[in-house]
Amino acid sequence: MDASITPEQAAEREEFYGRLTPGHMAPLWEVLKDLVPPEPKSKAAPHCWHYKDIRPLLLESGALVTAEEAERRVLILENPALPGQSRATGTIYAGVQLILPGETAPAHRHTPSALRFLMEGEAGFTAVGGERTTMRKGDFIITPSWAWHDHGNEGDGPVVWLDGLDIPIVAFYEAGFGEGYNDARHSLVRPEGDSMARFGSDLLPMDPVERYGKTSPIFNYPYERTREALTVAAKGEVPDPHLATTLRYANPMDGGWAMPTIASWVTYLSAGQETARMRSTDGVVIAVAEGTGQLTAGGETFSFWQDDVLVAPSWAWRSVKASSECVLFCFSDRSAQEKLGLFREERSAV
Ligand code: GTQ
Repeated sequence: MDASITPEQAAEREEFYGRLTPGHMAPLWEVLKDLVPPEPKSKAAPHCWHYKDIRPLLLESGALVTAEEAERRVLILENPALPGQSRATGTIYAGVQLILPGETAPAHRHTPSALRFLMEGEAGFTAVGGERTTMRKGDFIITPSWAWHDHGNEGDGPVVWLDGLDIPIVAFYEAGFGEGYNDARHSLVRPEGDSMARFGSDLLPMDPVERYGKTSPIFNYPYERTREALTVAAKGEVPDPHLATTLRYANPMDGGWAMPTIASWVTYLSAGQETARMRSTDGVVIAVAEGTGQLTAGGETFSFWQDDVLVAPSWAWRSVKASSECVLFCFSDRSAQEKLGLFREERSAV
């Protein structure tokens, strides 16, 4: 509002506002600029969680509480600017989950969708909607909305992964449901590999099926295949100045994003490669699958190593510089924003 008003006018307005309050009304003109900003101004801060800092604390939590008792033994990655809100970005929850040998994270289901990105351990498994999959380093695994799921570890070392969930989005819509199963593990109805065979082999079932609703029926995108695709793709192109070599995880049923609310993709950079600045309306979580380098986001620069987790907030300029060959696993709410017609991005001139 116009700051050139007299003290008398200001007092008159304050008196008027005071009479609006009891009737649960308020003057728009005092808050319009915040409600309808000229451009996004994220409340989230850019940040990097180093795996070397996360790991010892996560293992310590393993001695403090069992996976059974905790239900999910997870250290939440809280954005430093959003303490206590269980958010890594404005709209995405992230956490690091530990399963020790022989443990079970008991079966439950919920309307928030989850993704897992495997950091450590070769003998962890997750069961989703009646099918089990072994989880290996770099695998991208999906737990669709409302699918029963439990996790276990049949090896002799810790299994650790990054969880990404759309919890803040579901909470925004006040649409969250969740429930426990009547047993620690839910019933398996298909052999391991069934989803990959039917949906992930450039083949699809002849009759229409809807295995996981709006979510991809492939629920484990193995790193071995992803890495091979990136290696070959990187050889066959001049890398894009902003995207380097980036491939997105797709739902084979429609070619769209693998999950309805969370977009996920992988970026490959060769040693020394640097991307030009870009920004987008989705706050991005970046997990370092391989390599070392630096992320600059919102004017801050973070050095990263393998298994670190970084955040670039909405509409903050970001760029990456690879010190060694890098693979970055990224996710955001972009798939939801695109459906709502909200997504925008801007790329610097090159
Ligand atoms: O594995 O089901 O990090 O329900 C947070 C909530 C993981 C899970 C989280 C969850 C899960």
